[in-house]
Amino acid sequence: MNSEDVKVIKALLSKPKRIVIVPHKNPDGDAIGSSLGLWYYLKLIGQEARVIVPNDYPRFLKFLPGTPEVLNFERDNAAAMEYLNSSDLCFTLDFNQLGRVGQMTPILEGLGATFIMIDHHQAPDSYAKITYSDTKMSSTAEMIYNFISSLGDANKITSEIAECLYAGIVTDTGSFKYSSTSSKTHQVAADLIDKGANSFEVQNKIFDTNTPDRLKLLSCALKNMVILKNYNTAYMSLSQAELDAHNYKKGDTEGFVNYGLTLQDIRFAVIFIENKEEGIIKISFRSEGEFSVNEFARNHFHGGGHTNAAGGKSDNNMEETVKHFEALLENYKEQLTR
Ligand SMILES: [Mn+2]
Repeated sequence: MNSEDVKVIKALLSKPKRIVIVPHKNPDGDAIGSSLGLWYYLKLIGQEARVIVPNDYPRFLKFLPGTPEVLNFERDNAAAMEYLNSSDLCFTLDFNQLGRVGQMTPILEGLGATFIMIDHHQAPDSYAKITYSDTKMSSTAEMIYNFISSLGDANKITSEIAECLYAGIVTDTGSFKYSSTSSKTHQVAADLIDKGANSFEVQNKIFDTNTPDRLKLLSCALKNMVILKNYNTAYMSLSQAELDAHNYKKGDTEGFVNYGLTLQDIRFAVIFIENKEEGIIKISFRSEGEFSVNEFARNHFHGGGHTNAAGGKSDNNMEETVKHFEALLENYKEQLTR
């Protein structure tokens, strides 16, 4: 964050405000961890604040402190609307286009509040007064740490803030494995541990959450894996029937896509997941190295994200979607095999 932005934010926070914090739809550990971390901080400095999620988040993230006070726009619509309509400052976290909040999109578009965006995805829109965007950052949670530090308040970080931000960092770095992990990420994480985050407990709660149903669903996805050696690509698919047969719950397929990348030489891994209710195929893309799944998702599957991790969707059925995907690979053969 540059010093000009810091000045503006300090001025904005110098008086009590009614603040709303909004993460993207289907919040993950980074979205919810950064939101709750910021929420605790804003309350600490005397602000009135609420986290409003567009829809529910996975049960394995509900151990995070502050969860009981989160408003869910879908479930608590009246209370969420009332708060939104009287808010004067709106932080949008872990996304950079207002279209990423589902049913909340028209509400945010019409909101009279001042917007502050804190995010690490590519190609930010320009809806915010302050845009703190840095695609090199491991996570939005690491950016919230920087945000608090820039305001001179790193020493005020409580164990609750530390736990929430730590959860965001381990989620988005896959426990410090992904290429976005910098030495600074480790330094921030170390400081969060010093300030009360319990690394083992947080990671245990986020990652060791398998149920028999989820493990069997994983085995189903792995059985469906197709390896395209010529393109250093591996993809999996899960139909709605397969999800139903394993009592699918939100978050169950989290991380499945990464298994493809654990194969030697595979640089591009994809999972296609059918969603009958929305009539779409949800797609997750992962890559290793320079091949940009952000561009691939943007150009072909109405999505985007980061260079090595992105999401998208298709309105066609599974068969057509996979066929289209396979046909596209020829155009990227050079990049994928170089
Ligand atoms: Mn993130």
